Amino acid sequence: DVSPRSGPCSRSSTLQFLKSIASVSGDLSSMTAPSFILSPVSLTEYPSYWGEHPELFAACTKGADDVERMCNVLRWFIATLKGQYTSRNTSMGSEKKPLNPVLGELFLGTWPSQNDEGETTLVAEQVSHHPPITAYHLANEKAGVSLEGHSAQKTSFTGRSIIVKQIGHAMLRVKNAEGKEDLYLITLPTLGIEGILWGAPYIELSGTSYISSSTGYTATINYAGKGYFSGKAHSFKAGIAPSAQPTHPLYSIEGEWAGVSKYKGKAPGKDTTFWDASSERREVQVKPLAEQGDMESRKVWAKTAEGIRAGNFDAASKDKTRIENEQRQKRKDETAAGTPHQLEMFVHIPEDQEYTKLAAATSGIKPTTEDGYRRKPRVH
Ligand code: CLR
Repeated sequence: DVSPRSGPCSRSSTLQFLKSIASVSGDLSSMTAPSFILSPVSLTEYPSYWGEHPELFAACTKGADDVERMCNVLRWFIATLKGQYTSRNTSMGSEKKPLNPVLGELFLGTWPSQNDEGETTLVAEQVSHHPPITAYHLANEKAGVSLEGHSAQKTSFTGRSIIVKQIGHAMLRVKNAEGKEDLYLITLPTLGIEGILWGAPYIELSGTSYISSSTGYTATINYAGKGYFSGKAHSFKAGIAPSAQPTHPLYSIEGEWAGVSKYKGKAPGKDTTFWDASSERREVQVKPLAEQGDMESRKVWAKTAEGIRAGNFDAASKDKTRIENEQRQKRKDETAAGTPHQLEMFVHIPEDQEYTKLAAATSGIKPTTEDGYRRKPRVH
């Protein structure tokens, strides 16, 4: 409800803001943002964007062969981008600074089955506070598909926009029609946060991301904004090719990731729609606050979020300080007692072989980290 050019975005606060961005290069979580840019949502909630098309997630298992299945995986991936990178603009008017999760913060949710695709579940945990790292696991057991990954960021400031390099990756596991498990390593695009000088930040994607599969195929996705290959914002070109011959695509797709994309080139189905992002996104469902555990994100941040939503930034900031102090004390107590914080839902893998192996299969992939986080086995 705060228009970009109204009071809060005065020249002086914008200048202060820019200085603050420039000074915290590397990790934006410690940046002091002007109040009009604060979001009441914690970063632990963001992995839910992966699940907002449960039917496409489940359809990753479908397809007559490996190439068709890669098409379905790519469609699901492209379909998540609109939510991941434009939804704060739609729901709150501009890109916002999310709440910086506390260590051990959890976000748990589900997408109930709607068209017989099966229930999709989400577990996200803040596995590191400094630097901030969020691990996540989504699964549809009935369909036989799961996604596991972690997310961190490295930022730099050009004087005009913030460049966010995504650290981490996701692994999609798919039980295919023949009953065997295929892996799809998903790397993540680079973000540019534009429009900061106008006080109306939004994300544009750039560079290349990959989906490298154990089936021997790779999807290569090139991103561009206004003025590049199509002239339109939020554009991409993708190709599906044997991993050993990435420049000889069997399928080519082009269009806007937040709009319509189509099959292009010699491939079958030329000029037919690949994905139309106006299709409904399904929001994750979470338990009512009263039934949530103490470490669950919305419970942790209830008061801070309420302050931000009500425009009561003093109350919000006071509550945020309370949480941060409690956290500092908790860490001190743990050190004193010799009982360091334990991850609840994930195990840390210092050298994730499964990842490095698949990354090596596709020549363009440059690993951003060797770390992996796996969902702990559940005891039923
Ligand atoms: C987190 C992982 C998600 C995709 C995603 C979308 C938006 C990104 C977010 C990630 C990380 C934090 C982020 C955010 C946009 C703005 C915010 C980079 C990568 C920074 C910390 C806030 C900058 C403040 C401004 C709005 C100027 O899958």
